[in-house]
Amino acid sequence: ERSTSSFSYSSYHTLEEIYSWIDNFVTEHSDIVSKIQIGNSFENRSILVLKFSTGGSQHPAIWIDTGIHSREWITHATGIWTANKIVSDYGKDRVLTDILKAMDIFIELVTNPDGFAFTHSMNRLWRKNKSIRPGIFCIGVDLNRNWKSGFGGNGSNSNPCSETYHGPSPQSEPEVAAIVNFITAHGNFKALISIHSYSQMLMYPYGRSLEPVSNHRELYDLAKDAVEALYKVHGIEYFFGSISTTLYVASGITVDWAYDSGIKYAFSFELRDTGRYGFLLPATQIIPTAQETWMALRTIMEHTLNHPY
Ligand code: PAY
Ligand code: ZN
Repeated sequence: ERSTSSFSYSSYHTLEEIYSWIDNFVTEHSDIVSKIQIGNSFENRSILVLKFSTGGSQHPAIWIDTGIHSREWITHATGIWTANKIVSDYGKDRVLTDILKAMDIFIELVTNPDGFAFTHSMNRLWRKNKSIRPGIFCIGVDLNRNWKSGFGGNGSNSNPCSETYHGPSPQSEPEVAAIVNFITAHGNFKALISIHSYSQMLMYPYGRSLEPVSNHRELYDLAKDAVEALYKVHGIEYFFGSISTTLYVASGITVDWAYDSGIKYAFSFELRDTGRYGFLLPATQIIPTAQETWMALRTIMEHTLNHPY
């Protein structure tokens, strides 16, 4: 395809289709969008990030990632719709326009490209990346257990055959190291939102322990506002709270690393549904899911804009 006008936002797409959409999208919106390659996957695929910016240098920034677990297809689709929503609403939606005048937004749409390719070619329910190591017979590390915050703790597994295998060492996986290096080098990220499915939850740190974070009350109130904004769109109910108290204890996860690195607005979403279709959410639900998620994202971004630190 040569332009985004023929792209269907209400369908699921392959990695090649998404990467070609990215190229067309940045060409068509080069005034505010650019593409950055932050690394290469274990199998040497490009790891790409979209940057939305109205200028300035090292504006305070917001990070959004989708698809760190490759089977969670609704997350990539929601990310793509969201990217298009940002360029469509900039200059029209007062809140988004104010956000983008002061802050940059970065979106990593395919955070686990090797796993994602594998969900199309071989195993639709593949979760981990595709790394292999000498003497280890199972494939893949859970990229949401490979971060250094709480690495190897409760709710992660040292068995390489486990779905929650944490890997041999913190950031051993290139897909995680690429993000850590990029966010650390940038040095001015104020919010990080990591998008998963399914369960309909909006959560914040910690995953690794039941201990409340220091701004727990603020994150609780903000999550409450965000899920209320989400509910108003299509009447979908979300639970919210810390990861460990709302879902389960999980160590070495993205948002705990973000929080411990000083990014105090750190959230993870679990998108639709609650298990009827689970990871196999019908494509007819892509646009409604993206529409409601947008209102929650916008609430978090607006709060971040209004509470500089
Ligand atoms: O959002 O980081 C989070 C919580 C931890 C997730 C994890 O286990 O990595 C939660 C699960 C996920 O999205 O991967 C929940 C889904 C339904 C699953 O695979 O169990
Ligand atoms: Zn997940």
